[in-house]
Amino acid sequence: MHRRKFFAGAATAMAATAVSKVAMAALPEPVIQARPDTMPPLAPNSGRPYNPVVTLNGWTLPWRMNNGVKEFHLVAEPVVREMVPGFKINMWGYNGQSPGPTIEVVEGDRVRLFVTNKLPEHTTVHWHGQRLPNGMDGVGGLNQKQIPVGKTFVYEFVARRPGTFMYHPHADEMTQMAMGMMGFWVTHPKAKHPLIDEVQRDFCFLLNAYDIDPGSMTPKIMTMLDFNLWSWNSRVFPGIDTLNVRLNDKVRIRVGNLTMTNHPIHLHGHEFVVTGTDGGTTPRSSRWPEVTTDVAVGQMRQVEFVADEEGDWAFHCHKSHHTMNAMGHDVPTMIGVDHRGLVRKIMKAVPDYMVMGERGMADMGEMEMALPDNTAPMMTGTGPYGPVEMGGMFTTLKVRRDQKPGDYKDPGWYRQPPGTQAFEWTGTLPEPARRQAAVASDSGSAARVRKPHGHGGH
Ligand SMILES: [Cu+2]
Repeated sequence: MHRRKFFAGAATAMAATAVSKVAMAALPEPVIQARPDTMPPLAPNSGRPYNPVVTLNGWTLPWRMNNGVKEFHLVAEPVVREMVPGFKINMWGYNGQSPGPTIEVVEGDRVRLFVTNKLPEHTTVHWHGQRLPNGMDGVGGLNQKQIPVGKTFVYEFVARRPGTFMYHPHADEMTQMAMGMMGFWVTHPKAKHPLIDEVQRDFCFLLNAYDIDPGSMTPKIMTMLDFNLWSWNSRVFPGIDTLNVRLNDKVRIRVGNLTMTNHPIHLHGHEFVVTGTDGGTTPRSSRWPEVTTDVAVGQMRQVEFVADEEGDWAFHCHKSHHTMNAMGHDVPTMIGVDHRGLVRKIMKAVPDYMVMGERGMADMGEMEMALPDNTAPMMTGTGPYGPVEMGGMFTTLKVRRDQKPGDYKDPGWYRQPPGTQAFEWTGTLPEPARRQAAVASDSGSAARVRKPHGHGGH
């Protein structure tokens, strides 16, 4: 009895870990993506069917089937990523982009991933959140030898759990992640799953951050906390594509955080529930409505809602410094300081001198002062009603009645129906009612409140 159990166990373990060297006589050709646009969902044309995701400003890596094994080829390499039009950065990534392509598989798929290292230093890939044999976990030095420059390693395992995952190096992590090496991974359920609902739209992206001096092209890798570019899939507003959906679509958004701080991700106009993490699906009894979910470092969150309110709804990180682009944080607060006389004097010597902030920073959204050649304005983007004054981790959920099913095109700006938009009040304004100290300190036992148009007289 014990013997039989032992052998059965051993056979299973072998099947799960052994890499067939015969099956991979030739490497699958690597597919490279040069454009930073959101690519249409990649409908599976081989392997088992599933409903594909849409990667914001990204794409899904094609695969080939080889004797029932899904084979992918990742190439770790230096890339140039356009963070917003006009702003290009030297990053490291996979297959031409940072982040690398999204990998989509089906629960139970046997997956073989070839990783070719074209970086100037060794690397590995860690498959964050996966159940897999220890030797496939990708921690350089601990589970495997580092992948040397110019070499290709093979990872192989069964995607055991459906859910939301990511991949990133586990070698010189500080450098490699600061340079943009990461990617998304989605394992779709193999059949109807009690905790995974059907959705009409399924979006995913990673939170990442860079420290890039204005005018320079390469991230500073030593920065621990004070990053100046807060990005989604290495894009900043207004470079992040909008999430375009049809009215009453059920929408899933999957987010992973590979920055050095948490990001409270906030959606306007709707409530969502967290239906999964990188640990798997959440029990229904644990789901409560939210409009903001905090995604801590190294965490993933999967949220779902019905998009039943038409409009252009802001969707962003709620840390206000994370919805701005490169700026100096050491600018003194000038609110309330009238230095117009001083500015006039300085402008005689320096004609394009500009001072910011004596009425708040909103002026920055309009004037976009002369910037070094390669950077993103701090507060930017223009909506139908003027400057949006945002940057970084900000985009829009566009909900439209006439968006076609499966159509991800940007429908343009929303037109509010008459009578449903904030407007200027042009009538008379009553004097504000002020409660005076004299009232509270009256000798009477009860404090009296002055009526707005009362005759004071105290
Ligand atoms: Cu944030």
